[in-house]
Amino acid sequence: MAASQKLLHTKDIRNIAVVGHAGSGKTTLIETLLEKAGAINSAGSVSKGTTICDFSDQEKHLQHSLDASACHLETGGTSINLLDTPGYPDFMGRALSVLSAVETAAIVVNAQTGPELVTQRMMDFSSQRKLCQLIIVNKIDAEGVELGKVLAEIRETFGRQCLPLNLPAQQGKAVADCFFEPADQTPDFSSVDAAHTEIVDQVVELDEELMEAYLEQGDELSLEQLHDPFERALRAGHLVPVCFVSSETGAGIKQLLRVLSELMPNPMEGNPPEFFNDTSEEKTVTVNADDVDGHFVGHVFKVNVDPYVGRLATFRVHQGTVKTGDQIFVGNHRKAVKLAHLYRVQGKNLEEVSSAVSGNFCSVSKIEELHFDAIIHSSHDEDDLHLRSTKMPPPMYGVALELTQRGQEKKLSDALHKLTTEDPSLKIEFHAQANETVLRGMGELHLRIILERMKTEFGIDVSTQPPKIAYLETVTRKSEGHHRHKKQTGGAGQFGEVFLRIEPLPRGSGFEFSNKVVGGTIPGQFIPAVEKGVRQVLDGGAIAGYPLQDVKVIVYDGKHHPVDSKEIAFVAAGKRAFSDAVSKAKPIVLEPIAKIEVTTPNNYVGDITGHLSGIRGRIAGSDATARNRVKISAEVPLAELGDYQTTLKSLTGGEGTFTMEFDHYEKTPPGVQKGLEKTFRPTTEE
Ligand SMILES: Nc1nc2c(ncn2[C@@H]2O[C@H](COP(=O)(O)OP(=O)(O)OP(=O)(O)O)[C@@H](O)[C@H]2O)c(=O)[nH]1
Ligand SMILES: [Mg+2]
Repeated sequence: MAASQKLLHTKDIRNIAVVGHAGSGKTTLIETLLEKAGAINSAGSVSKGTTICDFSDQEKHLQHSLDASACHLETGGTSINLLDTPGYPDFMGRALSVLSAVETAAIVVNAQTGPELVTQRMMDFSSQRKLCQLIIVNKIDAEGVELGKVLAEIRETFGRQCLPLNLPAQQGKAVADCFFEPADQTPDFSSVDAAHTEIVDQVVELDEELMEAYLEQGDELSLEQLHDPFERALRAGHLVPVCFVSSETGAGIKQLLRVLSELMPNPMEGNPPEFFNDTSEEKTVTVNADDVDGHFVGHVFKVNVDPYVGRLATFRVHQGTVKTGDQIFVGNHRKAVKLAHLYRVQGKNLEEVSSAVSGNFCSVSKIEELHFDAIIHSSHDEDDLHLRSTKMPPPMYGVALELTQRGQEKKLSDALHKLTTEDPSLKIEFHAQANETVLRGMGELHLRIILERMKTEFGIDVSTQPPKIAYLETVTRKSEGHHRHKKQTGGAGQFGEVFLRIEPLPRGSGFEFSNKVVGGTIPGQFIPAVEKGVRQVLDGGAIAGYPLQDVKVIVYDGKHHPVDSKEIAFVAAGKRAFSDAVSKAKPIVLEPIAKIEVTTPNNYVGDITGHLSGIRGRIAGSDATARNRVKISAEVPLAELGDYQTTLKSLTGGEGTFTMEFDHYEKTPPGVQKGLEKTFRPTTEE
């Protein structure tokens, strides 16, 4: 409890996000780390549903982590915060959203498979955020693993700066330390000396003075001498340590604890996260982790909404110290909220604490104002501060929801609202044209989990219509458009005329509107009306009913009438003139293309690639992985992958697995576009 809490110093904190592909053993690894550090008495297991981090019923049932969860341990005088994250690509948003809270990403690689899709993604995302990286090769005890090959593959994929701090020995039953106290044993491959020298060489490369000392002293640099240059090498991405472990047998775990505590950066040593001001996104604002007495600044990186327990928000303190009873502000809200209780979480357990110092994590309950990504602070000086967020892959997979019981509309919208505050990769869209609510997520499993929660936690039953694909429309060449809107109803008339040009913009640039009208042929006050009309077409689509984008609109001429020109007339003229231009600009429909990786026993490869080609897929390659299995990579239109789970099951008798994620947009073939256009009814009301 609060009274017995030791005061923690920022320099003694380590924040580690444990990330990596599903099944690589992240949750099990954390369990073993907690046990070896004495934070729990005995390690639980994923299969029995007894781990600290997979505590929800759904996680226990599926035996996969579905949300990030936090826990902590104390070792060697440091306090280590660990964030377990889901490895299933459907839940990647939950993993990405916690990266802003840590200095180190520990990327777990399954020794049985080597680097996989999510391994690659997490290496990319953690580099983008300039996090220090640590690669952990887990399951070195498993049968048939070829650890030398796995290391070679890691270095080939991620670079030669990935260097082992230990090496497997006794056929994966143990590890030989190559760094702290170089072991006097023969590893299964390579040599302890060679590995040691490689690490030290890499570290001193960034430090001329030390390099000189090293050349003079030979191999005898002390850990103290190496500490600072080691941090610098980590921060610069000049060194990515690799550790071999088995979470099952405990091999390498004690040493990994030492690596986390002695080598990984404390909150002052990592690359600071980028904050910026509302007014200038370009200019970063410095927030100091070492300023424990300054203004308090925190960032909410995780929110959970439980219908019984209420809202639990977890934040990282980026500057200053927060104490029980403090009054804080949320973003630019003017009204302060009181932090009546502060907690530190250990999986699902809340432990009350009296304060949290810069660099640490902290949770608060039942404060409705706290949403994901909120900045909380103690001073109005910080009221337009933001933390640069990690770019998330867009949620592409959607289902239309239909209530099975009448009268639950309000309940449904409340539940959806709550679920979306928790999950940054869940989106709700309301399609006015079809009068339907579409729930969009990362994949079939993601949405299934959400619908299940809606039923069990919120008591709402919905039926779903087939997946809606997030098509887009765009134009492919320049054109001109014109419309004269003239209406005489009774006494008052409506008049507005618009001439405009449109130009395609590069993919992903969105929409630009420019006013080049000279001589007031369209009076300035009606220009926003023209833009409003154009935007109506952008939202509702021009050829197939999907959002139109990557287009620049230049309004350059028009006509008005001193009495009959009204806003509504220019909205209508803008809309029609734009539709006119689009129809002459070779409009096309773009479709999302997914990257898919299928892992299967050898003998089904032909069937799988044949089927993928049949659904417009392009095979990118296939690699042999462990135990007669092959990993096939392909790019396939998302629209064709609606029921791939079932297809793969029947093709491989249930032995194949796959992961997929959104990759990019591409032009649909003419046949597909025709089909989409057929069902489109443009709105005609004005
Ligand atoms: N042989 C062996 N099995 C392991 C080891 N670590 C984990 N496993 C097993 O691998 C399976 C997956 O482990 P998890 O800890 O759930 O993997 P995860 O990375 O958390 O998976 P997600 O939560 O889906 O991302 C479980 O059956 C574990 O018992 C290990 O070191 N050796
Ligand atoms: Mg897990």
